[in-house]
Amino acid sequence: MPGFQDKFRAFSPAASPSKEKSGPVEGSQAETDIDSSKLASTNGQGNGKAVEHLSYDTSEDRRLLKRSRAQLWVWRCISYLLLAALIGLAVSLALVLGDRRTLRRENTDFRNTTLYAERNTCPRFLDNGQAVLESDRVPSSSQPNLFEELTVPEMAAVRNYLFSQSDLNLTRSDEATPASNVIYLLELLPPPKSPALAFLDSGGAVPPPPRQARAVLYLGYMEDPKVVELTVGPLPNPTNYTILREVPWNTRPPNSAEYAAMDAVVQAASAQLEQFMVQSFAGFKYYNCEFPRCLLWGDSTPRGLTTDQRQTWIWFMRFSDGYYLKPIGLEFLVDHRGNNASNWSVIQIFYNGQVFANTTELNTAFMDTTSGLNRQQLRMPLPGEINYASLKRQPGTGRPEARGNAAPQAGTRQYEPSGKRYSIDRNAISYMGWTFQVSVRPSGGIRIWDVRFGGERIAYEIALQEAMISKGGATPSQSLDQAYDTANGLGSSFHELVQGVDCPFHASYLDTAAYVDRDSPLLHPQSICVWEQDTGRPLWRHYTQEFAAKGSFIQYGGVVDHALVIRGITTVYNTDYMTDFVFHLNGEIQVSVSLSGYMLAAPWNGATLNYSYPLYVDMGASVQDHFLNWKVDLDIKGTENSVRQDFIEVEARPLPWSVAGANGPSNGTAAPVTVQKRLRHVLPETEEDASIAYDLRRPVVTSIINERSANKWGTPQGYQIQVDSVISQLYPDSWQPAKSGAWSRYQIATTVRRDNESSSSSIYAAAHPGVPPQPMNFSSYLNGESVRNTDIVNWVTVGAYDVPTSESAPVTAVTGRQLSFWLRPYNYFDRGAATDLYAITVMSPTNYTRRAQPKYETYGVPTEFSCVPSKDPAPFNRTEFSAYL
Ligand SMILES: [Ca+2]
Ligand SMILES: [Ca+2]
Repeated sequence: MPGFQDKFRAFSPAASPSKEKSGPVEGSQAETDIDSSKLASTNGQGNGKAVEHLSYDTSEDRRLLKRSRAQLWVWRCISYLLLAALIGLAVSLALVLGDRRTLRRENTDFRNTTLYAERNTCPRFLDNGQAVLESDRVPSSSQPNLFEELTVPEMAAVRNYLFSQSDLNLTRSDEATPASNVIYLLELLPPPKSPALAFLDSGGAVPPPPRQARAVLYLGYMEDPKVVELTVGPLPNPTNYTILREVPWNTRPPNSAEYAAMDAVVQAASAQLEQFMVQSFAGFKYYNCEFPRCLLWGDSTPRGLTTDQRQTWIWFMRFSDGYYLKPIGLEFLVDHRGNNASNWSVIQIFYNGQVFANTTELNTAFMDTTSGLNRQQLRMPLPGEINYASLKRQPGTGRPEARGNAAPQAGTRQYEPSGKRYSIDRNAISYMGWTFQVSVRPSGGIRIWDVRFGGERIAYEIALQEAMISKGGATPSQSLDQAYDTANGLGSSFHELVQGVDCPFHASYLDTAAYVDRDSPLLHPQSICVWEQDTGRPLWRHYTQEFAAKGSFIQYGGVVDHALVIRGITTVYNTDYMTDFVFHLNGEIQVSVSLSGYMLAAPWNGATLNYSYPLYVDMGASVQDHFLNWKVDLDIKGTENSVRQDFIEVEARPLPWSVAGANGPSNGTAAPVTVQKRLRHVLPETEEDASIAYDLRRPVVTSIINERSANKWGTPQGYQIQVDSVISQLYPDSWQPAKSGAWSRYQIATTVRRDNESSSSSIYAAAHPGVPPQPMNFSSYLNGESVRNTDIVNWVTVGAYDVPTSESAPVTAVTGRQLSFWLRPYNYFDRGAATDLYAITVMSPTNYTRRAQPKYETYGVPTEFSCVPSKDPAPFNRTEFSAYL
């Protein structure tokens, strides 16, 4: 494509003084390591040589040696004392430096994605109420953990390396057009499982596999534009790249350059419709608007049903608080095929239930009062009327009479009376026998790795794969909308969490960073939170009654259900996905996503009733469903696992004892039978047989077992996968927009684990769902392979339907919308794994006829509190910022 060469120059980053391979990269790395080298400067040396010099062998020498040894002992003591003092000083220095780093949060701070490691100590409470550990604070490791996402310096190094490759001809994102070669996304390419396990299980004897990045490039500058994914490595100083895969151009998520070019098309059409907009929408318009009478637009997917198409329905809404609830009923179909934006145009217009081929046709119908146009007047809020879409407190709405008239009071808090019982080292977390790593995949979502309980690996990876939403509605954008939110930023839209609301005040926080559709990493401070929670329930309890003496008892025993929660919230346009991993003390993990945020509204008319209840005078929404898919790679006692299905069935069983005995029916006409439940144990052989599409009439418990590892009772050890939020895919297999969600046909699908089948979905699933070639084509994963005694992975689907009601405005509440599954020990232990905890046991009174005081046993758990905060910290400390390296 001649002519474009001069227009789009290659980017030479201002922050990169040299294009030599090691220049900018080493500079970044050296800065990163400064803190850690200062903090880890005490590795005692110096006594070894003195001992070496005292190698005498005569008797005189022996006396001298003895004396020297005595002296040496004294000097050694002094040395140790000095060394201890030195260590103390160094630790103090480290704490001071660490304190400054933590509290000042200057721009150099973000290189270390963890603020501090936390031990079992009482935090210090600052004047602002924030809890800061200092008594046993240690610096986090200087090197990234195996599964840690790319660090900011690594992202910068990969970017600098790619821009130094002249054959890629890259353009800065902020200077790009759809006809440019740009970096769209950078993320960690996790190591293959085999070398990763070799490293993890060697205790440090085997080196870790090299860290590599996955780079997604949009090559719009090519004659035949396409998307390529590259493997770039090794980190932190990349020296080579290879092509991982090529992806059809039209399946890519739009980047900001494409959206800017689409916007120019929308602006041009809006300019032609200016008078129509002003008169139809109470003065609101898009082109050349004046606040507060401005519109904005959103888009929808799919972008056509074949890969040669790229056309998107966009819809307008009023630009004010809660704009997702303020659509105006005007939609454009924008054709944005290819990489030459000058060919793009609006090819259809939808207005108030009518369709027009272009702006001229709509203008003509609008100007002609006899055209029969169904004109719509946008209803504006009346003076004094509440903004139904606002998130601000609105006294007089809701049920104030139910809450009493008292002055505002602080709600309940939790605190940690004996200090924190978990620790954090970068992304590695340990808690009461649990250890794991947490990371956020920009092209997918939050995930945890190498999950162990009591030192034994339970899961290699538990990772959110996709969040799919399909709607029904009366407008084109809602009628066709099938959203696959990985394409919309499910893994890159984490923002700072608000203390005391998003997470409890006593939570700790991790930072995340993402490199998506921009020229530098974007840091999201405090975007993952970690805390120990008292769930407010006993984990187990029993009250043993003394039936003979009514009102008395024999024994009570119970344990509090304490659990560690890891939470990240990602906001994809209107929807907030709150993901929790909850680690309980009996070896169970609950994984859930709670939904909040705005519904996507639609103007209310007769047709809308089929899809919604009214949310407001003139507004409805659209019925929709949420399907979430998780990758669950359990490794039970090793990687060679099988699936066990325990079907719960009913049998009619003859009662031989009744025939022979006196207790059964005795009419003598037929052998008596009983109808009862029974278990049918199945070890399915193939992927298809091991995949469960739930049928309420055929209940089944699915567990992952190791056939060769038994518990004390001879039963193969396993973990159950229990899906709480069962949803059924209603669309037929033939419906194209749902095809990228082939995983949604099962609650639990099982496949042989393969490194190249790493995900059930991808950022390319949305544009042309199910149209091959898709990089992650789930429907090809189930291909008859054996799932006995091999490394298997499960794909777990949870979901819920959304029926919009008046309570859906302004935003939906998370209550009742927690979509979860559990991983539960299934003959894994020899008995309940929480019976070694410090339970409270109350022994029964010795004399049942008199009211004797019960004897309590708390097994030494302190009842004196030392770590009680006196005030709340500020809920919102910092804002995200670009890390321009
Ligand atoms: Ca496995
Ligand atoms: Ca397979």
